[in-house]
Amino acid sequence: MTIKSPIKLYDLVGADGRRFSSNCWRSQFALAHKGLAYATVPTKFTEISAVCGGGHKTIPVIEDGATQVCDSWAIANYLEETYPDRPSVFGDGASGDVPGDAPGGARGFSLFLQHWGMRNISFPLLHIIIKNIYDRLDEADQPYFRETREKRFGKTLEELVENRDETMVQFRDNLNPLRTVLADQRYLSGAAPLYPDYIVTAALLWVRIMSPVQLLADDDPLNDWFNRMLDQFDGLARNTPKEWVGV
Ligand SMILES: N[C@@H](CCC(=O)N[C@@H](CS)C(=O)NCC(=O)O)C(=O)O
Repeated sequence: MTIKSPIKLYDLVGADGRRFSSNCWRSQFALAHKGLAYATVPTKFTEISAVCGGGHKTIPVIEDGATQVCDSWAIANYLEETYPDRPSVFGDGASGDVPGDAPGGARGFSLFLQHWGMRNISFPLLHIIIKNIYDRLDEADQPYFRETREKRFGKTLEELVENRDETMVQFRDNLNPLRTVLADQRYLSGAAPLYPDYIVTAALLWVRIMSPVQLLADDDPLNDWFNRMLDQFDGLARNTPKEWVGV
């Protein structure tokens, strides 16, 4: 019998080993949800072009035996299709009979939430923490990050975060639909977490690991849900080194 090697997940890394990419966290949650053995490969921005022999512009990338899959959405779909006997990250066709499997059918909703989240969560957050991210990158990546982001946005990193107090107010307001849903159910996906919960958690982790800002007010009802998400999979997201958090 051949023993399959764990799936490799190329995972973005900053200074001090910080695993901060929300895109990569989504894939890590998908792997954990499916209960698949995986190993992360810490990868700097300036190392991405060499991942898996080259040809990929972004990470996450997974390597499952001879198969490479790039893009977090493609990875979630690949895992669903390749490992249908494992709990479904979308709840598609899930019976609830497999531990961790929640009936739901959240594939379409996940795609909506990913796009909604880009506009309403990630974009404002970038205008709050982009300079914090730069400061917490490995020195080898800092010139690349500054140059590519300043070119992309047509502003310096410092200019991008000039209005961050106002952006924070807007960002917190954008989360109101999530608060409304969570007033009635424990997770965005219902009684148990599915990919929609991982999408939002991954974005909040990006900030938790790369910025000292307090994202949610102390009395924000989202804190209870976020804490439950940090506890998933034996505290996968909570158990990151404590030096990464809030500094
Ligand atoms: N749509 C892609 C986006 C991936 C992405 O943008 N990854 C970033 C890291 S978080 C990246 O690799 N950026 C490369 C670069 O900026 O050079 C996904 O969901 O996987």
